[in-house]
Order: sequence, then C-alpha cells, then structure tokens
Amino acid sequence: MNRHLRVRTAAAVLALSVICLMNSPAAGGAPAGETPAQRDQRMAWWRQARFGLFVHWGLYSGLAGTWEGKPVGTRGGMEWIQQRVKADTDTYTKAAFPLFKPKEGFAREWAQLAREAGCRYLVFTTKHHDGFALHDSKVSDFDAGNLLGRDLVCEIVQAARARRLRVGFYHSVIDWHHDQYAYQKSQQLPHPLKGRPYPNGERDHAKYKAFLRAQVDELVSRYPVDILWWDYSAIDFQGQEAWNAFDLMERVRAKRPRIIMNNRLFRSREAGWAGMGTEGYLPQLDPKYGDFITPEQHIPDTGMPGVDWETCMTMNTTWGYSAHDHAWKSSATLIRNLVDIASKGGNYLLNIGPKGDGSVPEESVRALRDIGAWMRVNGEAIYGTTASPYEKLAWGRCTQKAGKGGPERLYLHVFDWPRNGRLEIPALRGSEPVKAWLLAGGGKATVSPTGRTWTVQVPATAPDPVVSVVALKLEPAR
Ligand code: FHN
Repeated sequence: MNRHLRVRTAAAVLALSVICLMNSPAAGGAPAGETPAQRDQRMAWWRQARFGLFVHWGLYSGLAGTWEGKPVGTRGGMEWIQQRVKADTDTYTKAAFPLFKPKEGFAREWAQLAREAGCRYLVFTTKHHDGFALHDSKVSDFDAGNLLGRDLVCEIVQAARARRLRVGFYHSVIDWHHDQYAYQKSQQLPHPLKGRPYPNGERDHAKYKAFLRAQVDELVSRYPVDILWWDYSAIDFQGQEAWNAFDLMERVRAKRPRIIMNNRLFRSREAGWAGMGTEGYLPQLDPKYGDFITPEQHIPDTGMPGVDWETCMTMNTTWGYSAHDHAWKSSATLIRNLVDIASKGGNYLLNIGPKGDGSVPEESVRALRDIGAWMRVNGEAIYGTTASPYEKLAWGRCTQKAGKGGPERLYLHVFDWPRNGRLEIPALRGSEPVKAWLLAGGGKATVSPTGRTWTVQVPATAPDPVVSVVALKLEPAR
C-alpha cells in the first residue's frame, strides 16, 4: 500500500475510532423520491463488488455445536443451538458465555482473510437470534459491552475499514432473549420456548419493537455502515406488524441515505420472496421493501433478472461454528459458484463461522486463500461484470463488461476445457471480436468470426485446473 494511501487509511481508522468512542450521530437525509439513476449510483459499488464475506459469530460460537458434552448434530445451523436444545436464555447464556473469549486482534485476522480472498465487503452478525449484541448497547445489558467490557462491533468495523472493506451489519429481528418478544404471534418463526407459555406472563410486542428500533438506531448512528442485512421474517409474521418494518427502514435511510438493505423484514411475493428459495419471485423489487433479494444456500438456475440479488452460502452446512460439521465444499466448488453467480448477475456472500475466540476454522482459511489465488489472476472477469449475454454454455460460463457502444469485453469461464482446442460461441449482433487472450498461464488464444458463431482457438491444456478464463475484446461491428 503506497504511503499516501497508508496515511489516508490511518486517518480514516482514527476518525472511526473517535466515532465509535463518541457514538456521534450521523448525518440525516433519506433518499426519498430517489430516481432510478440515483438508485443505480447508490447500488454501483455493491454491483461491482460481486463477492463478500459473511461472518456468523456470537455466544453460540463457543459452544461449537456441543451441548452438555455431546454433539447436537453434524449438519445444519449451530447458531440455532439454543433453539435446537430448547434452552431458555439463562440456561443457554450460562453454558455459552464462559466459552466466548474473543482474542486480541481476531477482527484484523478476518479483515486480512477477506482481502486475501478478494472479498470487497464484510457482513457480520451484530446480533443473531439469541439476542446477544456484539456492540456496547445502551438499551440492553445482554451485550459485549456489559459482559466483556468490549465493543466488538467497533473492533470489527475498524479492522474492516483499515482493509478498505465495505461493512455490512447482519441484524436478527428474531430475538430469543428479550422478554417482550411475543414469539406466540408466529407459528413459523423459531423460538426455543415455542409451544410453551410465556415464562414471564403476557408480553407486549410493541415494547420489543421499540427495543429493536433503539438498538438499530445505535448501530447505524454509531458506526459507518454500508449494508443492513435484516434476518428474517415469516409469511405469518412480517413487515409492520412484526417489526414496524417501514418505520425501521425509513429511520435507517434517514441516518444512512446511501445504505443498502435486503428485503428480509418482509416475506411476500411483492417484497421479493415467499420461500427461502426463489420460487415465485417477481422481476422487480420496490425499494420500500429493500434493495436486494437473498437466495439462501442455492444459486437461482437462471439468476434473478430484473432485481439485485445475492446468494448467501455456508462453506459446510452451518452458519455458526460447529466442531462436528466436516461437510466442507471444495475450493473448486466455491470458485465455480462465484463464477456461476457472477455469470447470472448476482453477488456471492460466502460465510465463515469463527470459533469462540474469533479464530477462523482452518478449512475456511484454506478455501478463502484458494479463492483469493484464483481471484488475483482472474478478478477482472468477476468485479464490475454483468450477466452473460448467453443463456447456457455447455463448457462453462460467461461474464461481460459493457462499453459505450455495447459489450467491450467477454470473459469465457471454461470449466470443461475443449480437447480439440476450440470453443464455439454464438456471435453477438452488432459486435465483432478483435482479440482473445488467456488470463492465466500466458498461453496464446485467437478468435475468428465464422458467420453466426465465433470460434476461439485455445492451447491444448487448460491453464487453470478449476476455471480457465479466455478474455475477448469486442468492438462495434463495422
Ligand atoms: O435463521 C437464520 C440462520 O441462522 C442464518 O443466519 C441464515 C443466514 O442467511 N438466515 C436465517 C435462516 O434463513
């Protein structure tokens, strides 16, 4: 990093430290009446980023999928361990808190890893369903400030900013700790005490919604945040009734006009999703519901044309750390997922679940470093690209970069290298290919238009064992 950038970064981190310490209020001004062009401008960095690191870390991390000395399971979300063992909040906290010991510098390790992997943003859990807040909250004593004497959100934000990462807050609206969260209002949302009467008498959910608003106000006022990743609603409990959703979003936008938010305060077709999948999605999303849709643990077969979308995915099968889940996806699978998602015009939010001390599981470190090695050679074929102009390609995927008069770059991501050294792609009307080259290995490639197809000649062997990229330079057809 050159000296000028070092000075600028240090100044930014210093300023952030002051903000974190002084909890200074942020500027106001909602993007009410935002034009499509203004929205495109606000979304631009996110669309160009294509790749982010998701981090699930909280009290559950120290339990590592183990309860009373036994594994709770080997698959599925161990950030749900409280719900899976049906523990009330006191029993859960008594077991979990002694094992949650954030080591010095944990956040710098995350930020370094995210950068090494080629991630452009980092989204982390400020509070998950167990209700434990990682910041030093003035409206709760179930937080890192009170229990640890630390503001872990501030540590993470500072570390991310120092690595020039954009920052996102995952914030759970579901809360298994708060004694006014009226879990009986939903048959579909999870709660450890579901089916049992409220242990402390009738609950006033309006009081929980006021608490939720106060904590969100703290988070978006105190820290420079770029994304708010809400999680999550059910068809039978969502929106205004469940969370005062529209008010929440307006307050956030008023404090952070350029913030980007997902649509998970709602759960309906017009709000972009009914299920966890993408079935029934509509090719438009009113920003009043959020800015992007979040297909979880899968890649929509044909992408989600017409909306901004981001696939969130675990590396094994759990979001929060588990010592018993060894179903790790290979680095090759993760790299091909990233390519597949970018070729469909989406973002990839790939998750790590750090341990109770904040350290990252070795399997995740290895995978992120493998992805980073690929991105250092091929990143231009992912960052700032848009969806393929082609429906399907038998041998791989395609991304593109637009020029003034149409596409000026095509990137052919070859999964299955052609034995005959030849790739055929449909000619693009109005363009002609003028140059071809390989991003890896330095081998020679050529491209020649032959009527309705373009023929790309490549060397006999693939330069990359996972995905080899052939770049094509296009010019408007003469
Ligand atoms: O219940 C959560 C789950 O623990 C995890 O945080 C995922 C991440 O998208 N969201 C919810 C399930 O959809």
